[in-house]
Amino acid sequence: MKKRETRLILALDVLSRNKALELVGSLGGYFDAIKVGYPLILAGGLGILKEISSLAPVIADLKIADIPNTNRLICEEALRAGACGLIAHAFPGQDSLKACVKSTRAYGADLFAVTEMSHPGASEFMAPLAESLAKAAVEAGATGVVAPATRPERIKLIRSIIGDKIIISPGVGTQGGSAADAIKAGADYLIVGRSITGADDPVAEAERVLSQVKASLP
Ligand code: O7M
Repeated sequence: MKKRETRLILALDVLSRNKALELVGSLGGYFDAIKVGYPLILAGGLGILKEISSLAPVIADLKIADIPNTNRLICEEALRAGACGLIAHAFPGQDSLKACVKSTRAYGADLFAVTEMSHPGASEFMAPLAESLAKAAVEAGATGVVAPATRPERIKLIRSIIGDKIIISPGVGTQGGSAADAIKAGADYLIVGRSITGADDPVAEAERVLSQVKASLP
């Protein structure tokens, strides 16, 4: 991932390969990385990671959450396919998370662990565990964590636990989070999807979010 140039990561949750490549072509310059997850990989095949990674840095959002050996196998497939960053869940525990950290490091890639998610349901099971999950990410040696832009106060709390590890933060725009509030709370990067990919003018919308980010930096 590029080092905090625009501080934006595009969530490329579209189902067509052509649409995905078209969006990366027109929007690539506004984003430090492109996040590709299950929707596009299932619709377009794993090869889409290689295609997009030839145009921009790709984070594969597989929210990996299995036993260590299976995690390793999943990581290696995604890394071989071109991802330079991966997302794993922290809740399966240290051994599972460390397997992901080890695999990503072998490829010089980044591993981000999910703490508390951005949707309302995260308050049921994840929020009470978020601090422990953030500590687990640090202990395992993750590059950083995922924390919710929909609850900037939680970004602040997680920042106080993880020190200078990286926070990538989804939930801006369609889910109601504010780019400025998330950056001010301590997010390093914002993950933004539908409000840009579904806009009538995606480039204008990306420019608008980018100007909000710039205006909120110290
Ligand atoms: O801006 P959106 O709502 O269209 O997209 C947000 C993206 O971030 C989408 O790809 C989600 O799967 C992802 N996401 C969340 O929305 N909330 C989370 O808590 C975590 C993620 C995520 O990216 O995890 C790595």
